[in-house]
Amino acid sequence: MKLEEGLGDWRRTHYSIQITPAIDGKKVTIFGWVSSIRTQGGIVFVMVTDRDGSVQVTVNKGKASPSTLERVEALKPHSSIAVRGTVKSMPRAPNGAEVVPEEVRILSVATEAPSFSVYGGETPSLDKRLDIRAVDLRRDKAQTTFKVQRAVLSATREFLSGAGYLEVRTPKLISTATEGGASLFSVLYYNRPSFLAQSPQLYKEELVLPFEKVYEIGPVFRAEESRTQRHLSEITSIDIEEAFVDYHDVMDTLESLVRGVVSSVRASCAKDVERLGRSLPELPERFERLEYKDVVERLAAQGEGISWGDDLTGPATERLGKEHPSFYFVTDWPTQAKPFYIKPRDDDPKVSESFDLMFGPLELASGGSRVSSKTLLVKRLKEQKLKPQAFEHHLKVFDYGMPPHAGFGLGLERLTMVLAGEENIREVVLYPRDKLRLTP
Ligand code: AMO
Repeated sequence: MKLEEGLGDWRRTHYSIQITPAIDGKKVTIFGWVSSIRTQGGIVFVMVTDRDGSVQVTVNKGKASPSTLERVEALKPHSSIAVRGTVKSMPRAPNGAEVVPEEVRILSVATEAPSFSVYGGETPSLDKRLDIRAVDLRRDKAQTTFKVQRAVLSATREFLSGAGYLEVRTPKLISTATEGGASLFSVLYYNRPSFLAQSPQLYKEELVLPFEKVYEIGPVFRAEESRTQRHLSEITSIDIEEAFVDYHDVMDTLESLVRGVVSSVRASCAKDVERLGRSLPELPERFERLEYKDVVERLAAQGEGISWGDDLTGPATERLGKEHPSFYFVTDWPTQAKPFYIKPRDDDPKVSESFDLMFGPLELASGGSRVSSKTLLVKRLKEQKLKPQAFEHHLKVFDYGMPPHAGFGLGLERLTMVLAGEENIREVVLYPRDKLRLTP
C-alpha cells in the first residue's frame, strides 16, 4: 500500500485550538504534524500539532477501520497528516477534547528525526538548532517569541500610522555609507561598486520634504566584526523621521510607541510568555532621561575608568543597567561620538541633540535632531573624514528648504529580546546572519 496520499478535496475545518468540548460530536478535518505516538493497551494516542497547539487523536485498535489502523501503525513523529473524525469531550486531552478518527491520510512521511526533541525536553545548542531552523521553529518557545514579534510589528504599524506617519520603503542598494564606513557590505552593482544599506537614514531625512512624517520597517545590514549576543549582520530597523520637531519630541514619540507596544503585547501574548516561566517587563511611570555627562560623571565616581567622550560599553553599561533595569534614555551625547547628521547643540556644539533608548544595559534605539543646514552638514562630513562629493545628491536636497527635523531608529530584534526574555539576539530572528553564519 502506498502510504503517502495527496490532499485531494480534504480541507481543514478546525485548528487544534478549536477542538473543545463545545463541539462534542462534530465531524471535523484537522491537519498537522505528528508530535508523539503512544500505545496504551488497545489504544493508540497520536498527538497532532499545528500552529496553534495540539489535538489528541485516539485510535481504539478494536474499533478502528483496517485502513485507519494500518496508517496509524505506520506513523512516525514529524510526518504531516490529515485526520477526519468526531470530536469527543476528554478532560485530560489538550483543550478538553479529542478526535476519534474515521479516516487518516498521511501527507508526508518524515524520513528523518531531528537530533533534538522539538516538543519538550532539553534545548540543545543554538547552532545545532539553526541547522534545521524550520523544524526548530516549531518549539513552543520559538512559537511564542515570534508571536511576540508579530504583535510588536502590528502594534508599531498601528501606532505610527495612527499618529499620521506614512510608511515608506527606501533602497537597500546604495552608493554611500550612512553610518560610517567600517561596517559596510560591498556589492557589485553591475560593474560599479555599491553597498547594502546600513540604515535608511539619508532617504528618510529627504522624505520629510514631501511627506513630513515617515516611517520605515525594513532590513539594514551591518558588517559587525565582533560576534556578540546583541549584534547581527542583518536586522530589521523601525525608523521614523519627522519635520518641524526636535529630539525631545521624538523621544516622547518613542516613549509612547514603546508603551503602546508593551501594552499591546501584554494583551495578546502575556499568557504565552508566562507559560514559559517568563514575564513581560513592567513599564515605569516615566522613562527617565539621563544626560550623558551626568551618567559619565557618576560612573567615573564609582571607579568605572570612563571619561567624557567615551562610548558607554562593557562594564560601565552593565553597571548603568543594574541601576536602571527598565526603559530609560541617555541624552545629549558628545557630538564627536555621533554620526555627521546629528545636530550639535546651539548653546554648546561639543554636545549633540541626541539620545539612546536603553533597557537596562541594552541599547534599543538611537536618534536625535538632525543637521538641517547644508553648510553645517558639509562641515560635519569633513570633520568625520567623509567626502562631501560622495553625498552630492543628498546635499542638493538641502538647497530646497530642508526643515528642522528629527527621528530615531529602533532595533526590532532588540525590542523583541526584551519582551520575549531572550538573551541571545539569534533566537529572535528566523534566519540569523552573523560573521560565521550565512546558511540556512
Ligand atoms: P544605530 O546605528 O544606533 O542608529 O542603530 C539603531 C538601532 O538599531 C539596532 N542595531 C542593531 N541590532 C543588532 N545588531 C546590530 N548589528 C545592530 N546595529 C544597530 C540597535 C540600535 O539602537 N540612523 C541611526 C538611527 C537614527 O538616528 O534615526 C542608526 O542607524 O537597536
